[in-house]
Amino acid sequence: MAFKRLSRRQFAGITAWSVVGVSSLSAGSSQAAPAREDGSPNRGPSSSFPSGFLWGTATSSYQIEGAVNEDGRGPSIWDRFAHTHGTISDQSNADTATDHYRRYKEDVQLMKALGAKAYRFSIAWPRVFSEGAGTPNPKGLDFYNRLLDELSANDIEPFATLYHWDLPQALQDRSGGWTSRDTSKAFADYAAYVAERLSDRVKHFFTINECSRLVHLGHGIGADAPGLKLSQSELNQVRHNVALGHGLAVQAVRAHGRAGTRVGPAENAVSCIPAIETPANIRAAEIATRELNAGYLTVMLEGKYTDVFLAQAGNDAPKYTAEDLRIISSPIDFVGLNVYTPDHYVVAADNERGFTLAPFPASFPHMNAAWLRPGPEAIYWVPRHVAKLWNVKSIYITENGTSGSDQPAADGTVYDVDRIMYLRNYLTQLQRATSEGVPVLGYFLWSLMDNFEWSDGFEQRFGLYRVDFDTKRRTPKLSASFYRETIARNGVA
Ligand code: GBH
Repeated sequence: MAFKRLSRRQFAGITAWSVVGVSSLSAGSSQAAPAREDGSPNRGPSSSFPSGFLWGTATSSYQIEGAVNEDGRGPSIWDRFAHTHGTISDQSNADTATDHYRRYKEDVQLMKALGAKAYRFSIAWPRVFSEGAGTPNPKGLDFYNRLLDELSANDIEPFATLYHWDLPQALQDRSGGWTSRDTSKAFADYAAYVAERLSDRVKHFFTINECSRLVHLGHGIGADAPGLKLSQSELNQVRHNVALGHGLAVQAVRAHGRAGTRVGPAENAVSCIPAIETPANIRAAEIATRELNAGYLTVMLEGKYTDVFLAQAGNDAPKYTAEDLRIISSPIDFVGLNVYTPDHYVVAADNERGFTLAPFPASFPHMNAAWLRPGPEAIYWVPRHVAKLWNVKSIYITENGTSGSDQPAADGTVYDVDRIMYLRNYLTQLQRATSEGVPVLGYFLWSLMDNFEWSDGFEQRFGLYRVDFDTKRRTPKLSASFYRETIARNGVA
């Protein structure tokens, strides 16, 4: 027996079930309360989310809008990138995407049918400033005025992301995009303009979506726009400029938004999961979280780069001033977290770093996308680590979801039980977090509908609604019913 080889201390750790996470939550356990009148299992009060918990869906501008030449919109780096041969796996682009620009009213009804009370969308910078800076284009901003009015008429609260990767191409051409601090400053001017005009209806702004992805995929390996493969030192400077852009935008929203406008990042923190939930592994996972997010959440929330980060960067460290760090760490109102997958399972170790990152076995399962390994506990641990490490009081899950093959069955329905399995398990872990007091206030499911999945083109579908990309017709998948039930019960359906 393998157990025989464990020390007494290790064994004590394993049998402390409350720490291991085998909790009262497991649905359908022998202690479950009797079924309710409608026959659904009654998991009791402990299985619901806090009252006022916000349920929503999420999208981003380039992935859904289309209409890339409409009403004075300028080109973005994603238009240029997607039209470059060999960048998108199915050779597609988002020129028409899901045609949301014209169908936004229908799409608001899709949200309403779910019972969702919140919607996270992004504003396309090149619609508002076609050249990135200079003369604004009020006609471009008007699309968001129409959308906001429609949301408000349907009692859906808007959460707006200022930057979901569609940088105006003019800024890339003129100043090298995020390789230059000029872009960080232009971003703040754009943020100020938008906050001034939309904060009568938008009470929550996210600055930049997933700094880490736009830095690494866009500028490190060239898999995303603008498709650059920079040196380590250049890449560190891009990372710094992006963080600076975040901080300047926070200040701009404060200075130009109505009183009470709230602002924060939407980051896909590198997620570090204790491989076994012992106190030592939990501590190691916290240390790993702080180190592996040093250029992102850590510097935003601590106002300094960690010693380990600077030592590792050596001569390639970014150039910055003390003032930069003060700007980057401007106080924020909440942290948004995109959580899809465990990035690392962590084991405590007696080494310099204090942890070992377990290599993923080849047999670890994945969803339709190869990178998307299901590890529901990620959505418990990431917010818990963030709350604990930086004393964060308000957290939103700004994205969570999965792609699927999503083929309609003979009767035309997409029975996406893989997505339902994924969501049910993640939401159970999220409920575990809220029931323990981790301050998660809301959840935005990615995504409302299938859309342009960046370099995967239209080949990865993440929606609750299936989109026929030829006719643009939207049809609810079975998971849309699952989400509607979840929202209606304010617990996991
Ligand atoms: C998010 O990224 C994005 O915010 C959203 O726009 C997107 O549609 C959604 O999730 C689904 O992908 O280099 O091939 O190994 C999610 C986090 C991190 C997922 C980087 C893809 C790279 C995969 N992403 N990851 S790969």
